[in-house]
Amino acid sequence: MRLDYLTIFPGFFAPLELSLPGKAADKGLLAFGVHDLRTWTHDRHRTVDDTPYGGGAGMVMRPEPWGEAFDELVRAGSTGAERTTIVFTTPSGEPFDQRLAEELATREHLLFACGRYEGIDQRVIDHARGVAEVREVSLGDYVLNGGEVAALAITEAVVRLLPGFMGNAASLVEESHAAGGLLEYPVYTKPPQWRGHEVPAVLRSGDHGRIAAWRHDQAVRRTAERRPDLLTPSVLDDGTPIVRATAGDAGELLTLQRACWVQEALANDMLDIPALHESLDDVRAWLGEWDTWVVRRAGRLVGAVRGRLEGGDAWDIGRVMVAPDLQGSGLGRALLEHIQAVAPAAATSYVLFTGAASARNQQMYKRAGFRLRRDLPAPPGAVVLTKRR
Ligand code: JD8
Repeated sequence: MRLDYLTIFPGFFAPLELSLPGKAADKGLLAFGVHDLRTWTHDRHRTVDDTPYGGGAGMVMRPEPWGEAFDELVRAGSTGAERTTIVFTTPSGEPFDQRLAEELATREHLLFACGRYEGIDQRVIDHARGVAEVREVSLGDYVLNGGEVAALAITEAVVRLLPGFMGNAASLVEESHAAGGLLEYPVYTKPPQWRGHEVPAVLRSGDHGRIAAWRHDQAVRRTAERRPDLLTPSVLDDGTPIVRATAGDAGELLTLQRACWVQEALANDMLDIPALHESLDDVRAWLGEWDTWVVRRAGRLVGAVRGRLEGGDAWDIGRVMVAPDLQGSGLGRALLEHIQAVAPAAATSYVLFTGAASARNQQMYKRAGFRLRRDLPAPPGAVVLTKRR
């Protein structure tokens, strides 16, 4: 990936030398350039601003230097991912979040246009749309004096997602705002006691199932307290919400799972199906590893589905469960739609499997755009279906 920065304060980007790992640049994984906008002025005072048409306080950035800079820095004529993406950081832009970070991380060339004063002449943005992909992005609902800080923050959020950057890519999956959008669970390290504060005993129990469940519960609890907006459930046609599963749902999930996979066993004339043999602890354990959603009607857990990122870009969908007495009501279809909708931007495809003889399931998946993939390895007695995002 190449990153370029256009600014009247090039010194603002000195930290890039520090933050952007040198070795990444050595490995050719990353290249960047910082450009002083005044380079593209031609008057003695190297003027980049002028008074606003229509009057008002402050100054506006002149269009000409930007146009000439783009003439030099934008990859003319390139298409697809190679194409330049100009990122104007502006308080009136689309909100920057993890999903947008994941999207920008798929680009090959980002050119950050960092304004100052009261902003950049609008014709610069209009012109830019003719020569490159343009994203106007805001860091958040507060006013800064210029676009540089936002460009630095966006850079860090994007570069750390690039393959080969983060020491352990695994941690990327677990993070806040990554898949499923829960806030982080609290973390602890040694000593076990500190100034009268204990490390929660469950974390020192070695019981990974209970630890995963505790962490998941803490993440859901914190998110509900601090960011209920992240928990906005999507709803079924009748207004029933699809909500995040919690550890407290484990027992009912096990019960529903047994009921659904007894049907699968009958339909496929086989008992050797993992879901049929799982214990309560198994369910508790996978609740901490999968993004799981449930539906309750009159308090009864009647539907569930789970998803997680596999191999960095495939959203693995599983355990689509509907209470036997409600099958055929469209609940399965709604759960399938929901789990696709909450997949992180990094997911470029969906994958799932079902019984080779589970005709009704296969029909539902095909109607939802999934394709049977006999070319892909499937668990015994099962078939794989995939769908490009
Ligand atoms: C670019 C000029 C200052 C903004 C008059 C103060 C982003 N989340 C964000 N807040 N503020 C910015 C931002 C502010 C900028 C410029 C980005 C260029 N200013 C202006 C309008 C009101 N002054 C930002 N991303």
